[in-house]
Amino acid sequence: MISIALAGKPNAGKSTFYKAATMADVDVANYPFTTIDANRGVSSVRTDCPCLERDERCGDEHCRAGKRYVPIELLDVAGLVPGAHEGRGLGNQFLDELTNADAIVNVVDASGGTNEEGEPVEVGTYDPVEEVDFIEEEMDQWLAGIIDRNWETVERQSRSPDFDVDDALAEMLTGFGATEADVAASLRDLDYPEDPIQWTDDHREALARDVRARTKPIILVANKADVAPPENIERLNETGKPVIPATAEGELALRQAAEAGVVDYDPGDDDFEIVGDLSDEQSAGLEKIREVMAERGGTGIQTALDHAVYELLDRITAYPVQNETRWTDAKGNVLPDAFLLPRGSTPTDLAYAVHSDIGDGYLHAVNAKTNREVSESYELEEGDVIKIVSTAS
Ligand SMILES: Nc1nc2c(ncn2[C@@H]2O[C@H](COP(=O)(O)OP(=O)(O)OP(=O)(O)O)[C@@H](O)[C@H]2O)c(=O)[nH]1
Ligand SMILES: [Mg+2]
Repeated sequence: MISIALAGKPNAGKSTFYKAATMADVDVANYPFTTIDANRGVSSVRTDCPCLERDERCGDEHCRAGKRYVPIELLDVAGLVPGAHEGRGLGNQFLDELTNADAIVNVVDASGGTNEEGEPVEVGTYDPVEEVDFIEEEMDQWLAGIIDRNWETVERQSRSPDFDVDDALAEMLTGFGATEADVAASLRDLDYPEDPIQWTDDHREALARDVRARTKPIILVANKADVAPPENIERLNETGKPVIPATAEGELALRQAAEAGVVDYDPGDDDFEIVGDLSDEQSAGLEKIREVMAERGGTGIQTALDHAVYELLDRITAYPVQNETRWTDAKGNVLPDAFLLPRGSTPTDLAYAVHSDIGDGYLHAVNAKTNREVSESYELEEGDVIKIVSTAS
């Protein structure tokens, strides 16, 4: 499963985001370091379900009237403060929690109402662009530290006649989620001495920055958009990084109201409808959220996850089925599974994602939308429904 980590300074709203996106019960409070142990749960990204192209909606539990929710893992970690990689704040172990993440959502307090340590200050007095820089810097320095600590091993390996710097670094960095291709691409970008013994701290740091950016891409969530001065969001946009304005608190209120049956709202909708009885205070609260949604096209929470998976990680959704006419599995469930595969994946890749035996026994595949056989090199597209024929199925 794809794993997205919520990182950021303390008190920015990571746990509120997490709580809204997973509906798990976690602590949220207006002081730094509310979260100590990481929270790990299941959320989802939203896409158009292929059933929209047919007469009937599929009725799958992950599909609400054609809005398809595909599971991803979400991680909520303790806040990072400047110097975290050297053990400041709650230290380094939380950076280690990010190891398995495919992408990072940096939850920024766009209201400027908390300082770099996460302590409450007057709204608009802290510049949120600073936390964008230091969070990235902490992650880069943390990886540089890992590379430093392992460098002796690389030096030792370099004495062997069949030493290959790409292989050695790939081996060191796989634990961090870097593939051989990532390492090779980073090394192509950088100037470095052949002999690892000649590498300086600067060489290792440059490698760390490049590998980090490649393997842990970051998207910014400009949280607390409900109270943020508009110029703060503009300034965040000027960083040139992807920025999604959001209100985690608004999303949480809406999901709780939807669960209680008083509003009609599906995550990622740009508006909601009140369908139950509410107190004046509750109605007023929801109407305030509606204003932010109207301005921003929604609460931003679902949008942020969707952007991380579909844009930053460039994934597509593919749906394997056993019956290409009814789009069902062996038990008759319509479109029961959805896989988030890297763009460029082929039917064989989908077969392997379903099960390694299905991949090993791959014979051919049928595009269930066109009812035509597709070649082994066919590039899957968003929303493809595919029947895989395999000796193992
Ligand atoms: N106005 C406003 N406040 C928010 C929003 N999201 C979160 N908050 C508030 O911000 C404070 C911190 O929220 P948390 O979710 O605990 O923040 P955190 O980033 O997990 O904090 P640590 O665990 O301490 O690192 C709480 O008082 C939340 O209610 C939002 O969208 N708007
Ligand atoms: Mg927290």
